[in-house]
Amino acid sequence: MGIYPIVLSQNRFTHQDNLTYPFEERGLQFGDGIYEVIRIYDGQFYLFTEHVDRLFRSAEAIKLQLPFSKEELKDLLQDLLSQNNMEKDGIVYLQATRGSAPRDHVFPGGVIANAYAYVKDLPRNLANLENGVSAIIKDDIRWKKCYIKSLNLLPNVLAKQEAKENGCYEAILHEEGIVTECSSSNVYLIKNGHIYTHPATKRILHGCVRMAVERFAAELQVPFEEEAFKLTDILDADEIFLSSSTSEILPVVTVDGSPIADGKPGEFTRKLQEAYREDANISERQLTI
Ligand code: DCS
Repeated sequence: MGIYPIVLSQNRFTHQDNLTYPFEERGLQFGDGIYEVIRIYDGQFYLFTEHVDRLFRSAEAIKLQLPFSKEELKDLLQDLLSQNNMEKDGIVYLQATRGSAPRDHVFPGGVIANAYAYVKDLPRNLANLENGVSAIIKDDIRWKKCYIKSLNLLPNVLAKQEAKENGCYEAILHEEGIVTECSSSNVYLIKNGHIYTHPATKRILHGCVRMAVERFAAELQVPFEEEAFKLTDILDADEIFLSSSTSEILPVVTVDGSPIADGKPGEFTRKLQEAYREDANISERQLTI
């Protein structure tokens, strides 16, 4: 599944083949940058403002001056879709780094951030949405500022790879038995009709879909408890699910090889999936998950 030809580079559009940066680049050498993955359904952004706002929060947290304002970026990203005639389900990947400069840990002076964005098709994974996925449990070895959507993803990459090698989709991360989130998604436990998830502290990424889940829970009158749960709660859970822009709301049906409840997606997760489809305006043709 290829990248659409026109990419956004700084505030201009160019063919992807023209996108070259020097190798002394702070994103490449230090992971000194931030990113977003924004979902697109039928050529329309979903949770657009939430993603753009989070990008600017991440930028502020690492003292990075972005080369555009929020409004300019929104216009540029909309243009990126129209220049590529993007009308399907997909994502935009957007990243910004502290620029190209001779390697030195200290911030370079007077260097403009490197920013680029591209568009890709990404069909909804209907099988996963319908059947649920499996997860493993891993130690959360990340730094203490996980609310920043930083390019430093090595612990996440290693955890995800280990999940894959164990035939699983995700790795549920914990700090001394307290569940934080997953390698690339937020995670939730449902018990007696209450949803539990780690509070939006610096220890987790404040997911845009997580914000939507909180809203859906309110609409469905399901209590949304920002209260961390423990590893020992997992096997006792009625339901476990995860959320992200690429995964949507996904039932987790086994953890470390043990089934959650009857090993099938649960009723509250189904209601939240339905709320998601409505909120994202997912077209009729895709309604059957
Ligand atoms: N937690 C982590 C560590 C993530 O990387 C992500 C998103 C989330 C939670 C969920 O955030 P959103 O609801 O805002 O998507 N990860 C993106 C990524 O790197 N690829 O796809 C989504």
